[in-house]
Amino acid sequence: MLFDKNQIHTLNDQALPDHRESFEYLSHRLSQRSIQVNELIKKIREFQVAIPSWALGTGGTRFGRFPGGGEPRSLEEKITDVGILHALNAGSGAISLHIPWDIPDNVEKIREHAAANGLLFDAVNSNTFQDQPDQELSYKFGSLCHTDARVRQQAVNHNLEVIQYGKMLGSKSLTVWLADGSSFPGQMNFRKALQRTLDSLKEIYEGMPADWKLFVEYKPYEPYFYHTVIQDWGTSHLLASQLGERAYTLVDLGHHLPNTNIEQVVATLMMQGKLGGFHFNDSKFGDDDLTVGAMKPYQLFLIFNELVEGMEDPRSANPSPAWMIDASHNLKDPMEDLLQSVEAIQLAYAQALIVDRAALENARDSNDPVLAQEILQEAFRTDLRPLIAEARLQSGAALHPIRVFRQLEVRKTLVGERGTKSLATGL
Ligand code: LRH
Ligand code: MN
Ligand code: MN
Repeated sequence: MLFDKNQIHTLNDQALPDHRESFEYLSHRLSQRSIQVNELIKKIREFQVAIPSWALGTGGTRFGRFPGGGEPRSLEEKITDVGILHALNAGSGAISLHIPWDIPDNVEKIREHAAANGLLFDAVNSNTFQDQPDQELSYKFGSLCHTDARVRQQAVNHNLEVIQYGKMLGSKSLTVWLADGSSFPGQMNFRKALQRTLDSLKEIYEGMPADWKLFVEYKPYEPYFYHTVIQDWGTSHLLASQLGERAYTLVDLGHHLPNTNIEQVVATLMMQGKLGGFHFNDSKFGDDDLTVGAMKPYQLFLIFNELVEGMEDPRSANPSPAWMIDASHNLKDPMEDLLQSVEAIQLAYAQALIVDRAALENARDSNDPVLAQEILQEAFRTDLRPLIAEARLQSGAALHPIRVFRQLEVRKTLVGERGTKSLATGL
């Protein structure tokens, strides 16, 4: 670790009087609403969000990239960075890898390094949206949907290889996102392309260990601009249903056309027991991959409201979804960006937990939209930041992660160690 955990505690001590004052006030107010504050804190402390390995370097756009320095040069350094985040917020105890960007050269060493940082390996991601230098056949015209069976087989084999890496590291799920699609009307036979995709996915599904899950991610457009084979949650759900019990839909918040009611998508998938995982981010226009909660915090809260309601319903057949971030930024320090994202997720979760569900159901039963809105917004407008800080404090992490990140000059140390022009493979 770049710093001694005691340094966090010393900095916490300085911030403690201020925190105590706000937390005691909040605690008192919540108790008056019959909310069990300790229960709430316990749930927040247990809630862990996986960090994408590809978000630790400065992202870019297709027009350019402005690296910030001190970026991880290897998988090991990516794990180090997530370890730092987790030491600061105690809420990011997992990493999601992307193969081949993150091929471990020494599996044992990588496992040990992750364990030493208190990290688990969440879903492994395959990549058939780029051609790799040593690759025989091109994915220019698709991968699992390709017209040429040899390309499809190559893409299936890649996914099977990703599963092997995941197995060695202790992952329990594979996320498949396909760029596959077409940019011009007439270019591709929709029905046949979807059928070929399903057939290829079946081979991958069969190749998974019995305790693994397959997450099928959807996205309406980009990199192709006319048609995408797995364009929406319905198509993903159709594929997951045909594949079998351990196949699920993965919702990436940025993968919807404008104004899609994502919270309804979440509720529908949960009703079917088919919501497998989440890629959190935020966006204004498309798949912007901005910091979670930066644009639409109310929407994020409404999504969590459905998630909590689904998770708390004893009749719900949906397993606990995998929580992952999929954001990357070209302006902010990527680690500060991720700290902000994790906190936004925890806040939305906590706010959803304090919704007076019984009162909300009553308002719904009596068709009272005014009261229903009051109840939801009562929760949304409650400032729960001191509660999240208290959860971190109780877990031995920082009261103010970003402040501590800056006070400890983490980035400066990383630049000193890794230089200003470092970057591992990735987007
Ligand atoms: C595609 C996507 C998918 C990829 C990641 C790099 O837009 O959301 O999850 O794996 O970005
Ligand atoms: Mn994604
Ligand atoms: Mn995306």
